[in-house]
Amino acid sequence: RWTAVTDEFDDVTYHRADDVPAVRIAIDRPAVRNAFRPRTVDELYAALDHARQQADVGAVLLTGNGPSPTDGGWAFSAGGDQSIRGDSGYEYRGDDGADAADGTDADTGDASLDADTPTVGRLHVLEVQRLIRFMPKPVVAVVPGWAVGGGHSLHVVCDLTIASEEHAKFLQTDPDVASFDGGFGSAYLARQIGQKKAREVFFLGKTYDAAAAAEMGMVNEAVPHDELEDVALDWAETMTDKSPTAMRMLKYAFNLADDGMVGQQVFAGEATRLAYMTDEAREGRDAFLEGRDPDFSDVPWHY
Ligand code: 1HA
Repeated sequence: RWTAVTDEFDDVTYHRADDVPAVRIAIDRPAVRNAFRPRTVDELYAALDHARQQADVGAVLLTGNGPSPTDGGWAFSAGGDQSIRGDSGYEYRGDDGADAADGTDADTGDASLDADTPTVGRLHVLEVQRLIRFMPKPVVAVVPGWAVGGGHSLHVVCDLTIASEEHAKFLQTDPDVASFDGGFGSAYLARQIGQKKAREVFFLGKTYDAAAAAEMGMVNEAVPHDELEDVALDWAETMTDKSPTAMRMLKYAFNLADDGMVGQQVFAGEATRLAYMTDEAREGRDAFLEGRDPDFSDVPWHY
């Protein structure tokens, strides 16, 4: 019931549902609890941006593949891959075929390969967060196991979260590894579960199961592991049966107050699109193109 959209990615799988206008995007590094390296983030961004631009896709399921081939463990994501964390962020290195710090290919030493690959550290998972936040369709975090650090923040920024009763675990390790998501990962989390609880998540670093996370309000539903993806797909079907315009306006309305003028800009952009669909807008355009004054006299002043 899933068809691969591409097989060009190394760290991410990207499928389209056969019977529902939805896609499944999954981090595919189960041996390291789906920790993300720059290549993973690049591919996540590419898949999400592709899904954003498909007019016949109305919902995105974001998850982590599993189980781990090493120990059978499940994960949504364990955040930034600490093994390639440099002094200014996460670096392209080693078997991702990208450049070493001196500009040569890390695998072959060939200076001519991957010349365009940045050699500076990246924190660009924040760009993925913004894409999830601003894309005009709901993104559901489907959490089969660990959601930790930057992986926890990724689930926080999604519109809905569904989690495995048996295996999902939520944990913030940011301050243990001297990192901090001071944006959506913390501030938006506080909107979801309240200031005291959000501070507990970061300051005490407790591990919460799916039921506890649902009780706190950062997970919508805990479901049996075997049913996780079926229920997620049901949610996608439910949401994609609804009015696309209403869904888009609602997502942006929920974002608006917290997103300041950017929130207003995104919401207003959709209002402008709706206005463009009116006779009034067509008259404004046509009058200009025909070199005459616009005639808005038939347009009611709605009240
Ligand atoms: O905070 C940010 C950012 C903030 C602002 C802007 C950008 C940001 C970007 C990223 C981040 C962060 O993500 S910082 C937080 C980074 N993540 C962590 O601190 C989590 C580290 N991992 C763990 O605490 C644990 O591994 C775990 C709770 C997720 C799972 O524990 P478990 O089940 O006992 O498994 P474990 O044996 O620890 O892990 C399995 C394998 O996965 C291990 O490899 P192996 O020994 O088998 O070779 C482990 O090293 C690897 N692994 C797990 N997490 C990571 C990892 N390898 C690299 N990086 C990881 N994050």
